[in-house]
Amino acid sequence: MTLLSRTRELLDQAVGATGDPRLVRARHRLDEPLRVAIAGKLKAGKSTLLNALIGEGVAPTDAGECTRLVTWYADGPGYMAMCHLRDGRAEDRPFVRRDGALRIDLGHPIDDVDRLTVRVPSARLRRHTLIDTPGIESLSTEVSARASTVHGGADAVVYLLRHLHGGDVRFLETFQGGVGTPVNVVGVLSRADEIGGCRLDAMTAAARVAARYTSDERLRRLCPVVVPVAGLLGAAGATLREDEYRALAQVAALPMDDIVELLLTADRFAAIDDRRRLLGRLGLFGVRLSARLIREGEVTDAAGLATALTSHSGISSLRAVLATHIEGRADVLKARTALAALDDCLPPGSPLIAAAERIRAGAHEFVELRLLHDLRSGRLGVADDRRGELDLLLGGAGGSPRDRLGLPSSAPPEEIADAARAAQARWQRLAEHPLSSRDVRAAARAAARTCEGILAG
Ligand SMILES: Nc1nc2c(ncn2[C@@H]2O[C@H](COP(=O)(O)OP(=O)(O)O)[C@@H](O)[C@H]2O)c(=O)[nH]1
Ligand SMILES: [Mg+2]
Repeated sequence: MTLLSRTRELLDQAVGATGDPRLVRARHRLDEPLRVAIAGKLKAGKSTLLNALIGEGVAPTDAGECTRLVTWYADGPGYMAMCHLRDGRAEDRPFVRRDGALRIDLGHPIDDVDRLTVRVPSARLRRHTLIDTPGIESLSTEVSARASTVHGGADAVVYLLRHLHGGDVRFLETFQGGVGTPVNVVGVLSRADEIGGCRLDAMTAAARVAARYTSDERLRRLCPVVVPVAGLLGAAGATLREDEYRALAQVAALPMDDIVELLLTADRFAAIDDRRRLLGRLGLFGVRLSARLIREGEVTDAAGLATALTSHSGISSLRAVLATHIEGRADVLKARTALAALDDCLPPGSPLIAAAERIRAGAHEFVELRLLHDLRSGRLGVADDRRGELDLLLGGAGGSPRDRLGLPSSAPPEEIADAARAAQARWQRLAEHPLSSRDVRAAARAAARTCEGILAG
């Protein structure tokens, strides 16, 4: 029986025994898409990135009232907005769409509102519900308030960083102390196009900064990958209009000296209204890039430019990282949240809590999560040359056999089996080595077990 089906069965029993509505919700959640929160400081680009990920400009990105609320974006049969009040009531609310973004009429003072849910018909949202959050500094500093409000009950977090900041580290530590695990936080170096003054090599410079963050010991423990993304380009790529292409083509057709002059600073470029709008939509880097691509004949129409903007934005890399790091572990992350709900709702000593504990202790997926955590926090004294291999094997860079064995996606099954057999022998030897510490022997046994699992599959 799989981890998820055992967890379902246990939750069914708990619902039958107690009828507790919180457990009913936890049970439903096992069959719903994973919940991924987008967190970070004010103006880090969270709402813009959410739009880029969905591929539609649904989330308002200015400082309007609703950007101060936690808003869930979930798949649905049509566009709908629902306001969840602090007193537990929920009501459908009217909204208008301005430039695509949903402006919701709250109908209540903002302080009475707990959160909003927006339904959008979207195949992407069928894979995960996205939770847009206000900036972390606009929330109460009280840690518990933070934990529930920012995560909004999320199973995983995409955390946006611009410049690494003490507040970011503290937030990530809070998340790890709560629902976090070492594998459910993905870092994004956001507004990457602005790095180094929006020059045309901005994304290359951003990749270097992101690599530096990834190798920062303190950060890696909390968020093992950092992907550079220009959400604004991704959102523009998904929603570019013909008239915008024509305006950009006009800029590109100017004599080169004029373009250089125009693009030298955002202020001069924005002197004309049309251009101000373009700048808001694409940013200075996006306008420069578009002018160059059109000028050099690399793109000749709106569709071509849209594709180019999307490909420069880094949004596909982020989607790939989300697929391996988060969606690839959806089952264990969901089981984890559901078992935690049992702890919250049942009295200590209940046999159902004991059963939850047995699942947690016995399931190899949970053993791997715990070991990854110990490994990355430095609590597990594995020799440096084995650390990277163990991290991969335990699923630190994705759950597929190829990810775990560090093989390319083209590796044929025989190569996977050979690599798994070799790794199993290596870790088995370490597990039996008399000089290894008890913790290391246990970790090595788990690693060998992971290899057996790969071979059995
Ligand atoms: N150049 C650039 N600007 C961005 C990017 N993402 C967001 N912005 C701008 O930064 C401002 C704040 O963005 P928003 O998504 O509302 O940030 P939030 O407060 O984190 O939700 C807006 O003016 C956006 O247009 C980006 O990738 N590149
Ligand atoms: Mg926002």
